[in-house]
Amino acid sequence: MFKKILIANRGEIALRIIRTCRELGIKTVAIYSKADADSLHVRFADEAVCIGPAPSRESYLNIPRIIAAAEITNADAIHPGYGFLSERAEFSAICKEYGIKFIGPSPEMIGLMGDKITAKDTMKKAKVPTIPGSEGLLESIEEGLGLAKEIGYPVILKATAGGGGKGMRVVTNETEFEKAWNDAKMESSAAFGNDGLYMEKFVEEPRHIEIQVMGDQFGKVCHLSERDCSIQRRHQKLVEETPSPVVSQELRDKMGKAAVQGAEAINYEGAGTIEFLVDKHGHFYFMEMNTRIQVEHPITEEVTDFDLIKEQIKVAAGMPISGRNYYPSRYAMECRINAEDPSNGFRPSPGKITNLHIPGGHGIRVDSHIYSGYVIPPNYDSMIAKLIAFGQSREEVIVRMKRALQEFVIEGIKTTIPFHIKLMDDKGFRSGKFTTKYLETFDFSNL
Ligand code: MV4
Repeated sequence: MFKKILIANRGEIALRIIRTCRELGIKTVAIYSKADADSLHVRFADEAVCIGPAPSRESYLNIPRIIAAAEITNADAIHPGYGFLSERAEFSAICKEYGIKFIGPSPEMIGLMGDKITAKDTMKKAKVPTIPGSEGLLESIEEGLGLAKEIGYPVILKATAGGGGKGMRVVTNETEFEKAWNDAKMESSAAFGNDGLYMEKFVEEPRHIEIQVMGDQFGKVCHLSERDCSIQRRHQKLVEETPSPVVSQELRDKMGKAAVQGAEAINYEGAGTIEFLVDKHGHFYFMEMNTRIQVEHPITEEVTDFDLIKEQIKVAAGMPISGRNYYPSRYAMECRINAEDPSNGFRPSPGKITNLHIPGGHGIRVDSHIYSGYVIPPNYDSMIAKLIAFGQSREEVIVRMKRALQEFVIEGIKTTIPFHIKLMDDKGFRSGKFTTKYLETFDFSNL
């Protein structure tokens, strides 16, 4: 087992990783930027190294400085958390070069899933259902137009270097094609330095349902059932829940089997998530694979009683997984509390928290790095807490979540709490019948 892990991240996920390391008797090293000197991850880690100024590219994204911090503290492994360097194949490769275990998949696997055409092709070969579309890159606008006619509109153009919605355009008819093509090319070229596009039939009003998987170094993969992440705004998830209101045990088994099959086909190591689109007929299709621990992992932990960070560390140290799959034995939901003003287009609202009360009680978990007097820096992601409620039914969880949201006091800044309270009372949400378009028509006034 590792003796010392460096956590190449900040905020709540850095704290989350430190907690599990403590339980495993593993020493921890925090890294931090000058903006994070007063952060809890710095206080709670056994050691802390300042690695640079506030901007991410000079601190949390600066590979040489992070490797140097691992070397001077003698860390034998690095946990990347989510975001930042967690899905950079190059970082995983450099860790290996320096004899430091990267807690996550190999550079090859990260690269394979980072290129969306290669990822889709790999999954298709492993017999995971994929959406009909182009065979790889589209070479020209003419090829695109021809194929769109064959597939039938609406179609969607996607960036092979993309993910999370960037460089993506829906095309509803032939006359829109050229503009959509040029816009998608421009956007993906600017965002990723790669303007390669591919095409798919557009699945209308889908649900976003993902399967959590865990693979060991012996080629074995298990799944931990699904998370429903359909409540999103501009590709930012706001609420996640498990089990999904639309997934039957039969569908869960099918999607779980497909996810395991896909991950085993690439000898996947570590925690990963296979994202699917589920259409109104209950057909599911591979969308993307995330090769990291995700923000929403706690809801899976609460319904399966399985510490995902602990398991990540164990498989990275070469221990085998149990070999069985994990199913929800209760319901859990997460609300992302962001320092944003939901009645003002979710505009970021950094600044000082002047007064704080964190909710508690039966069936409540709060993963957060904030405290009274904490100053939220403007340089990073605006998520400041994850409020997780769990219980015996979806209805019970929603009532409990609303109770906890009302108990949550965060003064000095604007947060997404008022939005979540309104959502918990919303008939459409409570019915469980919604799609990824749900928030497009939600009334964000009177919060
Ligand atoms: C799609 C789709 C419909 N049809 N692909 C969004 C982000 C990226 N991961 C892929 N996305 C989509 N791909 C086909 N063929 C609809 C979306 C999509 C979406 C997916 C999940 C959650 C929210 C979404 C919001 C808009 C579009």
